[in-house]
Amino acid sequence: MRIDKAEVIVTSPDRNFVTLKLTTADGLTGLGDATLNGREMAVVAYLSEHVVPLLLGRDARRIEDTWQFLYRSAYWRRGPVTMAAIAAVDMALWDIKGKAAGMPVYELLGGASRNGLLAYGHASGRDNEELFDSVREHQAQGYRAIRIQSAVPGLKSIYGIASNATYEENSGVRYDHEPAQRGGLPNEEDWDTRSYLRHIPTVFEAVRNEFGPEVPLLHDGHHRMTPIQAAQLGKSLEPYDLFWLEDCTPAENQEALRLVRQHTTTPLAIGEIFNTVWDYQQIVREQLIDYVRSAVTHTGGITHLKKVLDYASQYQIKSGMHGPTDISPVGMAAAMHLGLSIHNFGIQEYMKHGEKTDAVFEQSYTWNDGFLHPGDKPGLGVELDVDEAGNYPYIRAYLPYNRLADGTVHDW
Ligand code: KDG
Ligand code: MG
Repeated sequence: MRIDKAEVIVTSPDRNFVTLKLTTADGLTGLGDATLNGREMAVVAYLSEHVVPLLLGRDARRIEDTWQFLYRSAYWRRGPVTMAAIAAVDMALWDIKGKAAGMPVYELLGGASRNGLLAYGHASGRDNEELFDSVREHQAQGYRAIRIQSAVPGLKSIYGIASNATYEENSGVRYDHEPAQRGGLPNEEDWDTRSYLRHIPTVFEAVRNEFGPEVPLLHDGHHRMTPIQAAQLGKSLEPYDLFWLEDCTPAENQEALRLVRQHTTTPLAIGEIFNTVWDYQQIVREQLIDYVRSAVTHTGGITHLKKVLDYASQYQIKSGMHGPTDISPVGMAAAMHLGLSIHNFGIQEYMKHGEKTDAVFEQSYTWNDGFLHPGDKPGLGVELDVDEAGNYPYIRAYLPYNRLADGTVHDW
């Protein structure tokens, strides 16, 4: 069970992915997702230059010890690059342990706590009619829970809308499926919070009138509001019974959520850009959120995110793991094994990957009637076709950013 080989594989089938592949002396392989959208090569360098030499010869069975060694011995702790690199090692070691045991990883984590994972997809539109079509399309694909994003009158291009200018310029890649633009420099978008705050409640009213009270609806504020603006939005959305309001304020200031919480009962989800349990310390202890948005890929792997979720469970806070297309099939599988096993699972974000990605990453997870299941293959259940991956070399990509009308850079 000594680690004999550690390869960092970069491929760009529909988008960029960074994968760590570990091979043991007895021939077992394990995969880990290290994709950090728009900053992929920083993690590649961290892994290749600093982590791979530490892995060779190590005992692949010692997952906790390897995690602690990589985290503590570096001296420089936390941060998305470090934690994505550690996450990839951690996932790959769980994959190997599962294969060695002949069991899917969720069995090693305590076994299934449910039959499947409720997942939500992304509906969006430039106007209500386009949005309704997108909701219907998602329902036809089996989605039972749906995120609602809408364009805002007067703003030409904003986060999460499929059919905007960016999408057309980007020749057919649906924007809500892929905000990162390959080639060129970051797209500039525009933003006005007051227009947004006026418009979004009218969209939710229309969606509830069209689709009724049952369907769980979600919304992503993408870090753009001040605490008092977020409080205002949460309050104005209360009549539409959201499953959650996500990332209503920039995530760095945990105290901001106290103020939001004082004013609204709309459930809050946060944390897709958090990377350790310490980012959650105050907001969990003070019960300022309802869902943890961290991805396995960006939060130190299965080992660390399980600790975050176990901590959250003491406060009735549930999981809502990040699952956009920039989480590779390996990272998605890791999320599903963890989500199936923990008691405090809430919901899983799930955006299907493109056909080229599915050809590079052979998956055994399933999508059935709105529910995901990681499958029962030993390990994580995802294999990488190295030859196919080699057909898609890395292409630099940037996430967009935005400016206010007066030219000020705003939060994206
Ligand atoms: O890499 C950034 C995207 O993953 C992010 O913008 C998607 O906010 C997102 C979400 O909720 O899926
Ligand atoms: Mg989000």
